[in-house]
Amino acid sequence: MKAPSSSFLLVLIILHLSVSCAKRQIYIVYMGEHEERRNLLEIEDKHLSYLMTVKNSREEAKASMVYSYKNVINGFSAFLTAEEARKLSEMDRVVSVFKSHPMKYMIQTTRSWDFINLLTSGNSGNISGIKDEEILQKADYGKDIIVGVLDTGVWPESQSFSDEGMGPVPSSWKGICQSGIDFNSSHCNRKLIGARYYLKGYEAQYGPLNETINYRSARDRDGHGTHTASTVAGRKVHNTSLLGRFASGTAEGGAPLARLAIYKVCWTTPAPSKVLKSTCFHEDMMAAFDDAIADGVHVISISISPYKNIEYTQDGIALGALHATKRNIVVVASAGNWGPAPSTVRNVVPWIITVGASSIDRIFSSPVLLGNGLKIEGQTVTPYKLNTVRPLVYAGDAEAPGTTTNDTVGLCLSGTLSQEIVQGKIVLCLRGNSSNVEKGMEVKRAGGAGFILQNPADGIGVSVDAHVLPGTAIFSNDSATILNYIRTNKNPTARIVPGRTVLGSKPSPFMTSFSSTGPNGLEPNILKPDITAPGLNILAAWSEATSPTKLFADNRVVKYNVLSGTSMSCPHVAAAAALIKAAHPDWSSAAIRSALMTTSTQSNNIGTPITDANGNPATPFHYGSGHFQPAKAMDPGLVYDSNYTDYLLFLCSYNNTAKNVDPSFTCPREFLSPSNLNYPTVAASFINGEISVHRTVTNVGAGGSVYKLSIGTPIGYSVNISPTTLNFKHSGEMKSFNITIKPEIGVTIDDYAFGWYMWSDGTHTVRSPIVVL
Ligand SMILES: *[C@@H]1O[C@H](CO)[C@@H](O)[C@H](O)[C@H]1NC(C)=O
Ligand SMILES: *[C@@H]1O[C@H](CO)[C@@H](O)[C@H](O)[C@H]1NC(C)=O
Ligand SMILES: *[C@@H]1O[C@H](CO)[C@@H](O)[C@H](O)[C@H]1NC(C)=O
Ligand SMILES: *[C@@H]1O[C@H](CO)[C@@H](O)[C@H](O)[C@H]1NC(C)=O
Ligand SMILES: *[C@@H]1O[C@H](CO)[C@@H](O)[C@H](O)[C@H]1NC(C)=O
Ligand SMILES: *[C@@H]1O[C@H](CO)[C@@H](O)[C@H](O)[C@H]1NC(C)=O
Ligand SMILES: *[C@@H]1O[C@H](CO)[C@@H](O)[C@H](O)[C@H]1NC(C)=O
Ligand SMILES: *[C@@H]1O[C@H](CO)[C@@H](O)[C@H](O)[C@H]1NC(C)=O
Ligand SMILES: *[C@@H]1O[C@H](CO)[C@@H](O)[C@H](O)[C@H]1NC(C)=O
Ligand SMILES: CC(=O)N[C@H]1CO[C@H](CO)[C@@H](O)[C@@H]1O
Repeated sequence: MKAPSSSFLLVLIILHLSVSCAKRQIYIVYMGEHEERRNLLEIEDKHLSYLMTVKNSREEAKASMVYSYKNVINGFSAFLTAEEARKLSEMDRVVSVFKSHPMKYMIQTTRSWDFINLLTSGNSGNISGIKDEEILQKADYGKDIIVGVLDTGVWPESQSFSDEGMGPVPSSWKGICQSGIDFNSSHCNRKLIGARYYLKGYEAQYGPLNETINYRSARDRDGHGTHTASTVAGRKVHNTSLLGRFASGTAEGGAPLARLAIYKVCWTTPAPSKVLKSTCFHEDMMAAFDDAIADGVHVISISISPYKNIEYTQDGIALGALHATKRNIVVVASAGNWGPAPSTVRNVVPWIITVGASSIDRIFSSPVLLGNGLKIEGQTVTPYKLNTVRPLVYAGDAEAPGTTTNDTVGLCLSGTLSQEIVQGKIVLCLRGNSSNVEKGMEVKRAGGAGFILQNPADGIGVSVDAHVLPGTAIFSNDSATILNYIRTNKNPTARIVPGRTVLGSKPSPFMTSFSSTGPNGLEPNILKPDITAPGLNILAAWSEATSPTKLFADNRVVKYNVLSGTSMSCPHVAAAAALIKAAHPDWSSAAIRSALMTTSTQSNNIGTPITDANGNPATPFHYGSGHFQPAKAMDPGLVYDSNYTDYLLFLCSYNNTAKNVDPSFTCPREFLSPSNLNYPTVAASFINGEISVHRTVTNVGAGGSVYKLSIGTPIGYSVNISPTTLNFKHSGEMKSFNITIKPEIGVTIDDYAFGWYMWSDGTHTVRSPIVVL
C-alpha cells in the first residue's frame, strides 16, 4: 500500500444508504446562474415549485429539499428517485440534474516560506533584483485580499489568527460570522473576518451530527482546516514548533495580512475508526461556493480532492469554481495524494489552479543504529526518546497466533502483537493496511519500547508523524536490510537516535511520491497538475480539540502540527495568488495563474532538474510548469489570459458540454481542439500529420519590450513557432502566435514526449512546457 498516512487525508467513505426507499439519493438540480437578485424566499419557493411537480405534496417536497442555492448559483439539491430526476431534467430552465456522487475525498509553516525565498535568490540568482521582503511590501502583505478556505473549519484562538495591528475589515466584505456551538461573532476578528458552516448534505446522508464528535459550528475538530488556513494567511508567530522540539522557528503564512473567511464543509466521518477522519459532500461545497462568491472573497483555497475524477458538469467543485472564475475569483485546489501512479490527478478543470506537492529543504533526522554497526537513515517528529540499545524484533515474529493472515503479517495491525514477545523491544513494522500512527499505537499497547516503521511511500520522501512512543520511519527499501539483519542474528539489537531538525537538505525540492500525476484523465489536452509547491512535513497551526496524530486514544494537545499532502501545498499557492492579486488588483484569475506558472522553476537547490522521489527526472506530469516562485510571479512580463467565454468555448470542444453549464451560450459550428484554450502550458494529443495550436500573450510589463523565442524540442518531434519575435510598444498590448508540432520523419513514438518554449526580453522569462500525448 503506497497511500500516505491517513492522518493527512480527508476521506469520505462510500455510503451504503439503508433508507427505506433504496433508490432515493441526493441529486443536484442545476439551473445555471440567477439572473438578478431576487427575494431569497421567492427563490426557495420557485425551487420548491419544481420539486412539487415530481412530489405528491408541498410537505413532501419540503422534506426532500436539502439546499436551495440562492445567491449566485441557481439550483437546489434534494432527495430524488432516478425517475424524479429524469422528469426534472426535462423541465424548462433546468440545465442538468446529477447525482451527488458519494465518493472519497482527501481532504504555515516555519520553513516552507523561507525555503521559497532561498530558491528565488539562491538557486536562480537575483534575476528580478528585488528581495522577497520588498515583494511582500509591494503586495502590502496581502492586506486587502480576502481568502476563502473550504475545509474542516478553524481553531480561532490560535495565535496565527491574531488581528493585532491589522486595519479595518475591507469595506467590500459582505460575509458573516455564523454562530454555533463554541463559536460566535466574538471569535471573528480583523484577521478571521468570516466563518460559516454547511452540513445539510452530511446530515442528509449520515443522519444528525453526533455532537460529541464535532462542533455544530465553524470550529475545527479535525485540525486540517486550521492548518491550511494558517498556511495561507497566518500571522507571524515567533518560537513555534511541534511539541517544543521540531521545526522550531517563526511560523508565518504566505500572505500574513490577508483576511480569512472560513467555510466549514468537511465533518467527522461517523464510521468506527481509531483515527479521526473527515467527509465532505458536493451539495455542502456548492452551498459554500455560493456564499463565498456573494460574500466577496478574492481567492478560494480548497484542499479537497475527489477519489475519482468526476465529469466537469457533474462536479460540485468544478461548477462552484466556474461561477467564481466568472467573477475573477482565483480558485486553487489540491491535485490529490494518489500518486505516483499515472493519471491520478484530480480537480482537473482548466479554471482551477491544480497543485502538486514537493519537498522542502528540511528533514527530521532520526537514524537507526543496528547492533552490527549499520546505520539506517530515518525520520521522526515523535517527542519521545529512546536513546539506548534495545532488543529488536520483526512484527511478523511477534504476533499472537491467529491474528494475522499471509497478507497482513508484519504490519502491526491493531490487536496483533504479543505483549510477551514485544515487551521492552524495538519492533519493525511493515507498511500497509493501517496508518503510521495506528501502527505506533499498537506497538505501545503491546508494551514495545519503540518502533521502526517502513515508510508507506517509495523513494526518499518520508512523511513524519508525532507518534505516541519512540519511533522512526525509514525508507521503504531499507526494511529488507533490517529484516535480513534480524534473520541472520541470534540477538538482534537497535538504537533509535532521537529526532532532530536538519535544514538545508539537498537536493530539494523533489516531487513527493504521493503527489497525484498526469496525464489529465478527463481531458488530456489540458496539462494537469499546473504547478507544485511545498507539501511534505509542513508545520502550521492545529486544532486543540484533536491530538497531533488524530488518534482518539492520544490525549496530547498541540498548537502546531506537521502534516504532509497536496492539502498543504494548495494553500501555499493560494497565498501567492493573494499577494499577486494585492499587487495587481486588476488582473484576471487567469493572468494570476499564468504569472505563477510561467515564472516557476524546474530546478532544485543544487541547480539540477527537479526529480521524483526515486531520483529520476520529474516531468510536467508531476509538476506541471514547475515549482512556484512567488517573488518572480509578481512581475511575469507576459501573461496568457482567458475569460469565462474562453472556458465555455473550451467546453464546446470538450464533448459539446458548454450547454450543460450555461445554456445561454451558443457553441460555434466548428469547434477548435481543447488545446487551443489560451493556457500557459501546451498539451496536445497527436493524431496524425501535425498539431497546430494558437496562443495570445498580453504584455503586463513596460512598453518597448522585445521578446525572443527559445524552444526545447520534445524528442521525436519538430516544433515551429511563428512569429519568433514579439515586439510590444506598450503595456497591455496583445500578440498572438501559432505553435506547430510535427513528428520527425521515420520516427515511431510510443510514449509521451516533453519539451518547452520560452519568451524572454532579457529580464523576464515566460516559459511553457509542451507535452505531446
Ligand atoms: C539583488 O539585486 C539588486 C540590484 O540588482 C540589489 O539591490 C539587491 O541587494 C540584490 N539582492 C540580493 C538578495 O542579493
Ligand atoms: C461568545 O462566546 C463567549 C464564550 O466563548 C462569550 O464569553 C461571549 O459573551 C459570547 N459573545 C457573544 C456576542 O455572544
Ligand atoms: C457519538 O459519538 C460518541 C463518541 O464516539 C459515541 O460514544 C456515541 O455512541 C455516539 N452517539 C451516537 C448517537 O451515535
Ligand atoms: C521557545 O520555546 C521553547 C519551548 O517551547 C522555550 O524553551 C524557549 O525558551 C523559547 N524561546 C524563546 C526565545 O522564547
Ligand atoms: C502462507 O504462507 C505460508 C509460508 O509462506 C504457506 O505455507 C501457506 O500456504 C500460505 N497460506 C496461504 C493461505 O496462502
Ligand atoms: C534506499 O533508498 C535510498 C534513497 O533512494 C538510498 O539512499 C539507499 O541506499 C537505498 N537502500 C538500499 C538498501 O538500497
Ligand atoms: C473574452 O476574451 C475574448 C478574447 O479571448 C474576447 O473576445 C471576449 O470579448 C472576452 N469576453 C468577455 C466577456 O470579456
Ligand atoms: C466525452 O467523450 C469521451 C470520448 O470521446 C467519452 O469517453 C466521455 O465519456 C465523454 N464525456 C462526456 C461528458 O460525455
Ligand atoms: C495562426 O494560424 C491561423 C490558422 O492557420 C492563421 O489564420 C493565423 O494568421 C496564424 N497566426 C499567426 C500569428 O501566425
Ligand atoms: C483491508 C485491506 O486493506 N487489505 C489489504 C492489506 O494489505 C494487503 C497487502 O499488503 C492487501 O492485499 C489487502 O487488500
